[in-house]
Amino acid sequence: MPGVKSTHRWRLPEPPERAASALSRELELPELAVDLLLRRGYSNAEDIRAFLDPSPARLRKPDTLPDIVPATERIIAAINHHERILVYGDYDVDGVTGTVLLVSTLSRLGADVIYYLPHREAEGYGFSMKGLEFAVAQGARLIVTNDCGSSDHETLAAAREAGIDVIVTDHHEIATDRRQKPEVRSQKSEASADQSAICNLQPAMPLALVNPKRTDSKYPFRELAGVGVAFKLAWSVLSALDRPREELIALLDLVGLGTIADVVPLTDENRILARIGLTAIRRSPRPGLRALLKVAGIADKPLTGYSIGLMLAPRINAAGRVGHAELAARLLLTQDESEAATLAAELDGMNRSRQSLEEKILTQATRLVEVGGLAERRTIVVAAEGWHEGVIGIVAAKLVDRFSRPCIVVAMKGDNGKGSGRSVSGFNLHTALAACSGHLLAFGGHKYAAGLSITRENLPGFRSALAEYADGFPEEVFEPTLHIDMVAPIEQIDDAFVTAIEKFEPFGPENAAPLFASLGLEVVGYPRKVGNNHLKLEVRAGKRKLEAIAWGRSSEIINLGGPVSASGSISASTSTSPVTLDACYTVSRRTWNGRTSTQLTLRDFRTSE
Ligand SMILES: [Mn+2]
Repeated sequence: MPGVKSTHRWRLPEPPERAASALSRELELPELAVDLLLRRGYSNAEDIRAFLDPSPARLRKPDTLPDIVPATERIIAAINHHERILVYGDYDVDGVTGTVLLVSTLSRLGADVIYYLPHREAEGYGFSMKGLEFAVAQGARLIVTNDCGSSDHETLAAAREAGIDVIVTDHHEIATDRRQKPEVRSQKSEASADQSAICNLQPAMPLALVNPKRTDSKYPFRELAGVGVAFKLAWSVLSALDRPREELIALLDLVGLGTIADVVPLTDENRILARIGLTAIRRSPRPGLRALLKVAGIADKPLTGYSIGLMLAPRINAAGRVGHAELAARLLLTQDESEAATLAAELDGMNRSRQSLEEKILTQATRLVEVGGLAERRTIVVAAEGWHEGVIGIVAAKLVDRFSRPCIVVAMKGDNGKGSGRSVSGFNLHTALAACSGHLLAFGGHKYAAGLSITRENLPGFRSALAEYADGFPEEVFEPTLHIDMVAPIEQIDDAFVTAIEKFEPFGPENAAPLFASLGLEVVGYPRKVGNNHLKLEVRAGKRKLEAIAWGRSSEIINLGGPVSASGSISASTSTSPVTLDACYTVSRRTWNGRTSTQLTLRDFRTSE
């Protein structure tokens, strides 16, 4: 047998600095789990307890957020004077949940409140002029933005002209250079002349700019999601009005959902909001959220970061990607069960359209990369006419998975294109785009995800400049690498251990699903193919035997001595000794036909030397 080679470089962890045994006894947790927590920087019993069982009591009061006091006072004044308030949000899950959170809180307080969400393609990200015009037409006296607005100096100035007060609540970096918008608006041909005129304007300050990323912020945590900031504002208003605590607690489903979906670091307060959010989402009083859990097929399953990020969030995002985000907001706001069911079904349909668009573009983009030899460079830039802007970011993410290097997908429309990029750890995409900004009309974003706009004639120059910039990095940044948390004997991967690991949920940035490695596992019986191209096998070490699955790796069956065809004919194995594997995997529990068992999900494996 030729054996199996690993597809990734395995980075093994340093040996632990201290023994886990004493803490393991004190906390009544498996030693292997405590060992893992120590490696992740939870160094004492109190830290570990706070991580595994986060308490809402540890959430910070909103008091030290910048401008929270004037924002709170202005909202209360608007309620008292029956002024119309418009909540201006965004089209992703963070923006939609934040909008719903503010709208439902304000209307419960008796405010005259309406909302507005921008259209992804027609308006793009940010506080748009069209939104402001809508506010004027509707007679709004106060606008509260959510998840956007920090850098929209032009619209803020126009709102001031129109005599409307604006409270910005946001979590994006505040751009001082107009070209560094968090994402890019649609480019008009006269945009450049337009922009230079605006550059000379002083930034217009809103009435309040509630953003923990302000450089003068005294708030100790910068990484709240947009919905997290909205939650703090709601908290401040509710407590100023001495409202019952239950009204604040009733918002935890929305905050949890938006926080997990927005891929912010799940540390500090985000860890608490995400963790208690899992329970709050399951028990949500919102008919729309319950209906959505149902169409996603996860209504009666324990929620995880995975099920929220990959089953729930895409259905909410689908509205903004292929239709209008307003549909998702209506779903989360409705009190009517049958309307909720109708809207959830509609979102589910939109999600299917999104998927098929995405598959089509991914196939085309992959072919462009392969035919054009684009993967020979350390960065990939693909562009084509007719690609749907709403899904190019997801396609870029899939290309990164496949090619292990930063990828940018550009949807061309005539002479201009809008691009969306994703990156690998160790390569800050925003910094890279800044270095190549001479070739771009505009760009914005952060470390791992960014957007840009570019002219057709600048594409080749941009492609070369980015590749040249990437040449300054060490080779290993562009090699597929797995960072293994610990080498674990599978004898210790028992029920108690998996139960402890489940308490680490939800997984996300800075709280990744723990990755284990075990060496020299014996393959038991014959590996088999399941589904389309997945590989199912059993592995053993000592007396412990476990099921394992490797997604998309059924072609390795022949190298593991398993049946080669669906008819079950067995490959002629020339070796009589059992095949042994080194495996790199995550652990989970799976229930099948009422029986629950532990399963290893292999991220990579190789036959042992
Ligand atoms: Mn956000």
